[in-house]
Amino acid sequence: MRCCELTYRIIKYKTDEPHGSRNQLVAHPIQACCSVTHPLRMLMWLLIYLFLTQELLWMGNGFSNIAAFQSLHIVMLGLDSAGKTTVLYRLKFNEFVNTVPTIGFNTEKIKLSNGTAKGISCHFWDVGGQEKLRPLWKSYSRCTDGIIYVVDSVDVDRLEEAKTELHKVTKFAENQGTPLLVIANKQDLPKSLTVTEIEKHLALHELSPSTTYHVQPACAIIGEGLHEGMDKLYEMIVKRRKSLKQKKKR
Ligand SMILES: Nc1nc2c(ncn2[C@@H]2O[C@H](COP(=O)(O)OP(=O)(O)OP(=O)(O)O)[C@@H](O)[C@H]2O)c(=O)[nH]1
Ligand SMILES: [Mg+2]
Repeated sequence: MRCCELTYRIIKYKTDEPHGSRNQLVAHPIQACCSVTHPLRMLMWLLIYLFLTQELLWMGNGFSNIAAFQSLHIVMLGLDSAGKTTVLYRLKFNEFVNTVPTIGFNTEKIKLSNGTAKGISCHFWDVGGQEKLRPLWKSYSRCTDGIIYVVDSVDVDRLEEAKTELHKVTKFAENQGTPLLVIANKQDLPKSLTVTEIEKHLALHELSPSTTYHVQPACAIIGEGLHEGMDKLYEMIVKRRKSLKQKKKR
């Protein structure tokens, strides 16, 4: 039964009563609800309070600097077959989705559901990694909040190529200082390289000192490591925003 219907029934019951003075007090449903001490009104406020406190707790989870309603723009790059689209749909649907090579890009708005970044909305752009599509990377990565670079941890032969492409992207003027999350994907496969090895092959220490980065071992097929990686990226984005804000104040 809806609140106003219930209120109406109580009023009707009361107006059927022979006590005229009490009838006047609750003569109209809206009037009845406006009384602060009215039980229904109190119940309604209690429900609103519970709803809001839950929402605020959820929004304030972890780093409160970025409001939950604000969407972060994240671009996902990496060589073809590194696992970008698998990462995207694992984050979106929390299940494995069989992919085909991306011709162009995929885009999804995802509200993160785990860890310190829980509740944060992200607008992901997953751009195809085939050689002919890489010229697109520049425009998709321009002025984003964060860059995710997905690497196939067993494809050792192409790590040099992956390194060259990554360094190109981070050198674009618009990407200076954009936080970088490297996903060392396919950790489920035998002979997958470790985080330290990936870091070395990609020469991450040669990146500009303004580029903060984190290397996250992951398996996109089962989703292992993805939320930890997103937490790190979010942490770096918040830190960067804080320092940019402080610089502006000076
Ligand atoms: N074993 C294993 N396979 C994976 C993993 N992640 C992705 N794959 C597989 O790798 C292949 C390529 O994955 P995609 O997600 O399509 O790769 P992509 O980076 O989007 O490739 P492009 O769209 O061509 O740029 C698919 O067969 C995936 O199932 C993983 O963590 N482990
Ligand atoms: Mg793809």
